Amino acid sequence: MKRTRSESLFQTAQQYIPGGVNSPVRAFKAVGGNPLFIVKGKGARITDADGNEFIDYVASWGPLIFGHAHPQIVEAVSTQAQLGTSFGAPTELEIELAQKVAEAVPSIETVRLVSSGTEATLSALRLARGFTGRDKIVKFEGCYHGHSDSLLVKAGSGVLSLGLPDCPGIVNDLAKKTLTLPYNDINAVEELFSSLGKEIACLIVEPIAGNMGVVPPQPGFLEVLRKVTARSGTLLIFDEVITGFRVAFGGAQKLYGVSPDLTCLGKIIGGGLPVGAYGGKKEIMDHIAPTGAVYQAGTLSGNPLAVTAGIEMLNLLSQPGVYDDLEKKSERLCHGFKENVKQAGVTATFTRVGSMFSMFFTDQEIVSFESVKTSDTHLFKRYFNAMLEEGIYIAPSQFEAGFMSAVHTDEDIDATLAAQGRALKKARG
Ligand code: HOZ
Repeated sequence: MKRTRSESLFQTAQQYIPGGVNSPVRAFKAVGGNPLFIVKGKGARITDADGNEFIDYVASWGPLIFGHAHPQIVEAVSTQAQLGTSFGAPTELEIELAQKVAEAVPSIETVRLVSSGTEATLSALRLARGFTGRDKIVKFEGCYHGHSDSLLVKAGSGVLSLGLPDCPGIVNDLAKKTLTLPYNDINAVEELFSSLGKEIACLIVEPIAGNMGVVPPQPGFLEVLRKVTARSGTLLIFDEVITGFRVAFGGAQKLYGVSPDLTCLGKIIGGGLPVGAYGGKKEIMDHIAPTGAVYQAGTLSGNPLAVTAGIEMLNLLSQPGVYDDLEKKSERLCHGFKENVKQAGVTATFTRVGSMFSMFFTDQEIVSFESVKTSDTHLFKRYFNAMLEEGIYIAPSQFEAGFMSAVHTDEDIDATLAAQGRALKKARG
């Protein structure tokens, strides 16, 4: 596969952009080689600067549930662009998106729009601390909630992929307020809350972990989180930046029937443009300025282009059958992956909830940070590069999720499975 143009762009990029990328997960550091520079995407396929085409299972790290450049979204955004791209003043579009979100997500009564998932989680944390008057927070090992200081502790995503557990620059006294627990460990949760519950402002969790690869919640885990936090007056925050509108119209809380106090959203509700949001009960949300004293703001918050894309995305997602179709396609793909793995004589464990999935090169049951870390990352590296050579674009890390879209066709899936069979044999050696 020719990569000369991407290689040359990467050399230039490194002169002007730290590490040549604007987010570390884009570098191919965990898999060797250099990132591909993408020039266009259409449907389930992307094309790089050398003209190579790939079937894409990264989907911009999750948001593109209707693939690249969906005509309905492109048209709506183009129309809005003619009317103006940013006002820094309210628009009716913001009401429309907020209303759609509030109607779909069970725990949300009111919602504040921001510009990224990181902004959503850091703002929700500040609100929780302001609302409860407490400092301590709890998160789970391997969950990633964006890169704000309080949350970059034992984090997943790029921190895990690049092996950077201790981030310099974070004030030690602040990091000490973040308590971490093993994901899915009900006993550890109950123990911590029985001793320190009344000092904890919030517990934040990805209801389906998606930033250490996909780790589904074990039965009862989310229910216990709800029970212990309610008992201690601690706010339960679901980080649904990945799962919101991906696993169900209304997110993981709809799927599992567990209602948090606050929910963070991003990705899909921006339809591929920069959006984040956090919402919950009005009584809590009213503590944010201007009604309350907890300050949070943003020039581009509720940006008309991003909000327009989000509205169209939710319109597309509310058509009948979308989630059933995603489920069927994802099931078919992952079933085929399993068959290929058997045939190749490779050891792997699979996880999937709806259209988000992972294949870990380990024989361990996948329940936590500790179990995902047993994966053979050397084998993953060879597998990733073999898949790329075959024209299949997956995340360049063992510890990231794969995403199916509504526009992957049966032919795309067949081609992926044939390619994966060959890639596994090559990677296995
Ligand atoms: N949650 C995404 C990856 N797990 C974030 C993408 C990024 O950091 O650029």
